[in-house]
Amino acid sequence: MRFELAPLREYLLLREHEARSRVLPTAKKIELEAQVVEQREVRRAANVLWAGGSPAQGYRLAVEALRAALAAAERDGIVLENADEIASLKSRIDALPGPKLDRDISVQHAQLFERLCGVGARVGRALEPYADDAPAIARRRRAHWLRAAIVSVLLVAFLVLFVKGQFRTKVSASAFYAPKYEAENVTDGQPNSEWLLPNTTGGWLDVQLSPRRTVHAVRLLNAHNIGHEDRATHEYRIEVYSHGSLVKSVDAEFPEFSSTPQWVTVDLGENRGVERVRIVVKSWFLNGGGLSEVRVD
Ligand SMILES: [Ca+2]
Repeated sequence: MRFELAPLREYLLLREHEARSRVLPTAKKIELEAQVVEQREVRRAANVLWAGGSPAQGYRLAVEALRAALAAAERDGIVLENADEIASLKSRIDALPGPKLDRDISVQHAQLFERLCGVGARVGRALEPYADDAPAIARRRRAHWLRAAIVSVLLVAFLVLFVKGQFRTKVSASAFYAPKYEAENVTDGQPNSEWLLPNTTGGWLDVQLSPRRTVHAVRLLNAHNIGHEDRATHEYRIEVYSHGSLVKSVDAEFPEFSSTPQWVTVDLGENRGVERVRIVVKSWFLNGGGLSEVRVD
């Protein structure tokens, strides 16, 4: 797919738009501007009537709006780019008798009404540059830049979320002591939030990596059950899984309970294509095991 830069450049800079704004003298410009606004309002009224149960009158107004816009263009010598489309539509309108009553509306009228609204709006937009003065163009530029900025911000936000989604780390555990101590606490970057196991129970915590990647080490920050100082992991095993198979298993321990735990690093060597790292809590200090933070490097 080829990206066309010219429409975007024109949307932001409005150079062609500005050139067209210099074609008509001020008096004609004012007259045309009023007609552009009037025809926009008539098209809106036509839509309201059509949708509100008065399609015959809506159709009549839509035809009127288009004919008035085309007459204004012809009067001011404005050449419209979609001339073929307009000629085709005009011939179809002329060939199909206009509905006098709502019950006269046919499928052909409904199809033509849609085209009338679409073509009418395009003709209206084509006339706008010729009716604009300098302040109007400045207002348009500001509005277009603002819209472009909003779209850019939304696009960047979408890309950030997309990339984060591609490189997400998901955590789950065999159990937790209470909802406040769920597994996600080990990847929130907060030392004061902890994953705690139920009382005097072993268990495991899985870190799922997406996409798979090479893992060299795991860093751990032990729990201590802040404010109670009665829970921490003692002995644990780190299991590394690649393509569904256990490829590394390392047993280690925190030697003692600490109210001010420090980060420890467990070297695992090079493990490629890792999708999951499991930390098995084999024993604990005091009332149960847990962890505050886990990093997979
Ligand atoms: Ca935490």
